[in-house]
Order: sequence, then structure tokens, then C-alpha cells
Amino acid sequence: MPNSLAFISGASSGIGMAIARKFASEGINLIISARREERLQSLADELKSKFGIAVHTLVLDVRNREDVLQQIGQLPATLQNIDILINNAGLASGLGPMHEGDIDDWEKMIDTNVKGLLYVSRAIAPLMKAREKGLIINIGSIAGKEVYANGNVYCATKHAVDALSKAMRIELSAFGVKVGQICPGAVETEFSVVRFHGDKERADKVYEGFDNLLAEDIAEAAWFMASRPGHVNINDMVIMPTAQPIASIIHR
Ligand code: NDP
Ligand code: 8X3
Repeated sequence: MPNSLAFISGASSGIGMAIARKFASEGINLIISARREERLQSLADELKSKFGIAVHTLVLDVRNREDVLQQIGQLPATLQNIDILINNAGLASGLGPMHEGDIDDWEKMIDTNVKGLLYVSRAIAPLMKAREKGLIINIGSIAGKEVYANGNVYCATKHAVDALSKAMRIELSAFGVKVGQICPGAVETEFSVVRFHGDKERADKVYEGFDNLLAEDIAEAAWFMASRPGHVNINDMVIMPTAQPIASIIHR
């Protein structure tokens, strides 16, 4: 693990940021990426000074196919030696029945959660294949295992991540590249603020009256997966708040 390099998409907030902090604390060098440059820069400054690791920032909208392939393709050779890819960038946009859905919300979720994950993976997986080593962790969701009312398109995108995680594992295992997935239930991050288009009051209500997961809980799981010996792959982890036994039940 020393001198390993991890690429984390969506590191400017929530789960991605917590994974960056956890991996940095374990001495892993990082490429952190997201759209919000200032946040990436301040996280990079924090992690470099606290842990003495190397951090490279990449301002990237994962929906932009050309930009993803070009920016990753143009990384200096040493930064193409990516040992761990965390496909975390993603979002929910809207919560309501399909027959009243906002089609722009749908495009955003499909383009980010499915196509964005594919573009980043398409750029990085061949680099791992060439080195005959690597680990890809996709951040799926309980929404990729179950479907809940009004979650339609978000659930569909996370079911796609579930399928892609399996397909990528089948296709890459012959080359020594591991693929795993982490599927969390409710984690308090900026997720619900984004889902409700900036309505913080409505977002706060999602996490009222029960102990939700923290981004750090997911970061611990990601580190567990990443720190297994070479012959061990964790295919899938479903991690729920104790008070949320299935996606649609929360005991408050
Ligand atoms: P946050 O909103 O806190 O973080 C989302 C991250 O994704 C941000 O860093 C954001 O960065 C990045 N992102 C969003 N769109 C893009 C884009 N087009 N290009 C690049 N980066 C993008 O939410 P979470 O941390 O909760 O979400 C992280 C992942 O976890 C998502 O895939 C989500 O679906 C999944 N998840 C979340 C759960 C939860 O309850 N919170 C539960 C299960 C899964 P920026 O805006 O700067 O680009
Ligand atoms: C986020 C968890 O249950 O809000 O993926 O869809 S949920």
C-alpha cells in the first residue's frame, strides 16, 4: 500500500471527501476530482500539510465525455499509475412519481451516475489492465438493490451501477484488476440538498429523528476493501443505518 495512488471522483463533498481524508491518513497519494475547484484546492492543501502525501486536483465534470478522456489521458505518466479508483461522483435530482418527473432531472442523473461512471472507468481501467493490478470501488446505493416510491430514475441509475460493477468484475478479473461496490443507505451529506434542488430545510428533515450513517462510516468500509491482501476481493457491501432495515422504512 505505501506509495499507492487513488483517484476519487466527487471528492469535493460528502462520501468522496471522507474517503479522501481516510485514504490520506493511511498514506495513500491522491488524485481528487469534482467540479468545484476551490473545495478541491482547500482539501488538497489540508491533506498535504496534515499527512505529507501528494495530492493532485482534477476539475472535471464526469458528464463531459471528451474532457474526462482527455484530462485523464493527459495526466503525467506517474499519475497514470492509479492503483485504486473510487467511482463516487453521483447525485439524485428530484423525488416524485415518474409520470410527473422532470426530464432534465432524469438526464442529469443518468448522465452523471451511469455515463459519468462509465467515462471515468473507460479512461482508467485500461491503465490498470496494462499494469495487471488495481481496484475499482463503485459507490452504488441501497437504491441499486431495492426500488422505493418516487425514487424511480435514481433507483434505475443505481441498479445500473450494480450491473456494471458485476460486469466490470467479470471482465477485469482475468487481468488481476479487482472490482467491488459499496451500497449505502441514508448518509447525511449534501445529497438531499442536491436532490431537493437546494431546499436545505426539506433536506434536513430526511435525517431527523434517527441516527443516519456518516460519510466516515462509508470511508471506513472503502478502506477495508482497499486494504485487503491481493488475493481477497470484497465484491459488495450493503451498509445501512440500524434504524433503516430496508430503503423505504426508517424508524424515527
Ligand atoms: P454529495 O452531494 O455530498 O457529494 C456528491 C459529490 O459528487 C460531490 O463531490 C460532487 O462534486 C460530485 N459530483 C456530482 N455531480 C458531478 C459531476 N457531474 N461531475 C463531477 N463530480 C460530480 O453526496 P454524497 O457524498 O452523499 O454522494 C456520493 C455518492 O454516494 C453518490 O454517488 C450518491 O449517489 C451515493 N450515495 C449517497 C447516499 C446518501 O444517502 N448520501 C447513499 C447511497 C449512495 P461537485 O458538485 O463539486 O462536482
Ligand atoms: C441514497 C440512499 O435511500 O436516499 O442513495 O436512495 S436513498
